[in-house]
Amino acid sequence: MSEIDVPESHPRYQSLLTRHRIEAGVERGITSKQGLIAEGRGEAFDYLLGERTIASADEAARAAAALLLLAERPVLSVNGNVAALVPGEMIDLAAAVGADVEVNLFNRTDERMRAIVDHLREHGADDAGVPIKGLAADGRIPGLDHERATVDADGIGSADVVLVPLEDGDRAEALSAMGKTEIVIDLNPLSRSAQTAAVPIIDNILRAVPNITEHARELSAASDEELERIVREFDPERALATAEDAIRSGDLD
Ligand code: PTJ
Repeated sequence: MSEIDVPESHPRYQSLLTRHRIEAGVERGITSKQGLIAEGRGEAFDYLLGERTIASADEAARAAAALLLLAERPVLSVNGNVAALVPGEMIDLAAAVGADVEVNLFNRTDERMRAIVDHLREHGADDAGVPIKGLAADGRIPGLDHERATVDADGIGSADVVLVPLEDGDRAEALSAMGKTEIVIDLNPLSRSAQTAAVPIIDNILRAVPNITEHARELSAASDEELERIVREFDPERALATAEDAIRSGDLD
């Protein structure tokens, strides 16, 4: 038995684990109630994808790893769903690519900001030497209304590459308008955030984050030329179209 009272061999194990983590996140004041709705939508897409990483999503994860390794100031953005689902995995990824983590919320309150920062620390941020940002709140994303625009000036404010999982479309577009290169993880290939991203990863965040980390570790000794080639050869439109096809046709290969 694991974190939930269901054996890992259960056919719905991953989905039940995800629901459990989101529910626990809401109870702990980490995840917003809207996060429950976002999770339901994601789950439906994952079901249609066959709850597995399709080949184009794996290629996207590799391109994401290459982009993060090439970046001068990479930042991984964490919201209430991400914190509930993959806190330790986000720290591992940040450590593998030398990124900062920044808490950035759609429904921002001081209590949730602090609860998420504490949660990430409990999951090893300090031991891994990963800075957790978001509380300074001394920067702004232009073109967005009040709370959602708040960022750290030395975090997302000055990042060149930002990983924005499960993001709301407006903010993804505004970050892109600031000239940031965005990596988006979203199970919906039609979402504006996925459409805006330089690298859209159409996969469950539970699978995508450890997969990017694995690629980053494999590529840690690669030259800049090799990393640039991987990024150049990645085609975001093709990745979106392939995922949409897999969802619509039920053809999982
Ligand atoms: O914590 P906050 O306040 O920042 O709020 C976060 C949410 C997620 C509530 C907010 O950003 C939101 O409302 O997002 P949306 O517009 O519902 O978009 C969430 C997207 O994430 C949808 O396209 C879902 O399909 C997708 N999604 C949900 N769960 C997963 C997912 N993608 C990958 N993995 C998942 N587990």
